Amino acid sequence: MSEKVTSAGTAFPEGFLWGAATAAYQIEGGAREGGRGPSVWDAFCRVPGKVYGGHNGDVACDHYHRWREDVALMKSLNLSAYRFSFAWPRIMPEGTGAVNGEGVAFYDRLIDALLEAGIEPWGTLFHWDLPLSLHLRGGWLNPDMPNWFADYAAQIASHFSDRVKNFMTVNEPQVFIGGSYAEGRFAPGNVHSLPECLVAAHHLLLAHGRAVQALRSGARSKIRVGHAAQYNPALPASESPEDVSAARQATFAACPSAELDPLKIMWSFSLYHDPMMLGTYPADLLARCGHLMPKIAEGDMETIAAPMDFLGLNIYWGDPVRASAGGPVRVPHAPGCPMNSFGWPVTPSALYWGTRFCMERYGKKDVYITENGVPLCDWVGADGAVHDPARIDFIRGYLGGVRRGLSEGIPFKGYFYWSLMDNFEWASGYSQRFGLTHVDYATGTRTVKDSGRWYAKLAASNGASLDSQDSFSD
Ligand code: GCO
Repeated sequence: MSEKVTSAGTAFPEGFLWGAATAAYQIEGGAREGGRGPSVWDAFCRVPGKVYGGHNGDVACDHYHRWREDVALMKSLNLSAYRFSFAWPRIMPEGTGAVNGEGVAFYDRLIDALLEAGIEPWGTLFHWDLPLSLHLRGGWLNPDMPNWFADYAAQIASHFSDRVKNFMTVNEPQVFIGGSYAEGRFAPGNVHSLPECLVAAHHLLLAHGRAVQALRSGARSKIRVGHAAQYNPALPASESPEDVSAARQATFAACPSAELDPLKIMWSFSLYHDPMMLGTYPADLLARCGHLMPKIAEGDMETIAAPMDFLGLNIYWGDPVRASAGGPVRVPHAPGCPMNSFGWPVTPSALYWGTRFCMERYGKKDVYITENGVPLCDWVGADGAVHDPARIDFIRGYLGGVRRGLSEGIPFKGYFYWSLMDNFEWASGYSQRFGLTHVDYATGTRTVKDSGRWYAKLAASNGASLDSQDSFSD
């Protein structure tokens, strides 16, 4: 499989956004400050054995206190946009009802500082830190969740939509339904049956649609609304039409195996995207799981398919697939293929194939890579620097996939590197370092890595320096 995606020379469009992304629970800390209520992750981190090393987000990167320094860091990286998430329990500590003025004030200060620095704030409403009180009332299994989420979205619109123009409703439904409700690997951590997971997914999709409506009706300026999808596309083992077709089919399969495996089904891409983008659940899901699906009320699918203004894709890697007489077949990654510290394969063509397949299925829409990044075994060396050439090569390769897509007319409009800084990596605690900036968790000290300095030049040149081999390790 050809992984070296070049399309050298293809220019990035004028106004292409060069960003970085984070999430509230992963960087803020201040877990019991400023009126913030507890989230499911605060509780989950205290369950022995659930999180690597017993780590938690009580302090994290201390962004709650260091936000001004972090905006200056973003400016030094020449970011044109910054994707962060609002902590629902900081805005509404009980998830419904009272709004916490100190929480609103924190995001007001952050947004004002971003605008002052010439950085577009992109806000995710929900990045997994569900208010604990809502979980205790049933969480995503409770049919009231769409109403609660819509009320929260209305508060976000009311307080911030005069300055924030781009919102994502939820981050990666597959993970907080699949990873949390089907696997129990993420907070709140209880394993549910396939029918229960399908109920939770339907409530989540309704919540997404209601939030799109609430953001638009409460908007105080012209805003755009989307969401951020977790997406591991299948990659064609060759560029033969047969293998490309097999990869496309595998990418959108909602029931990829003979048995009804809850994990595979709840982690599938089309289970969530077909309703959002097409207003219907995928045909293979309805055919195989129709008898397990929740009752779909009149109007539900129209609510879920509330039009979005852009496609946000979180893509880290893809898995090779070839055609066969019996249908798509997974092809193992080559032995010794490049891998990161998580053991994820490095597959630069994923940004091309994944986005192309989406455009072919759902139609052309402005697309942003809302997350792409690589965890490596970084540390600050004796020279006080963090030399991470593999991260530079990773970004260069994946942006090669974006350039190939651009050369073929895919409307890429921006790239948010995950992440601005090393942070709390959920059940893996602080064991994985994704950042363009190293964080010393004992002192809070930020050290821009070589990749961060390289990215700053890339952003300043609107991608023109992508192919240069300038050294950043001096
Ligand atoms: C995700 C989340 C991020 C992760 C990052 C690395 O995609 O899982 O959006 O919060 O930290 O992707 O796993």
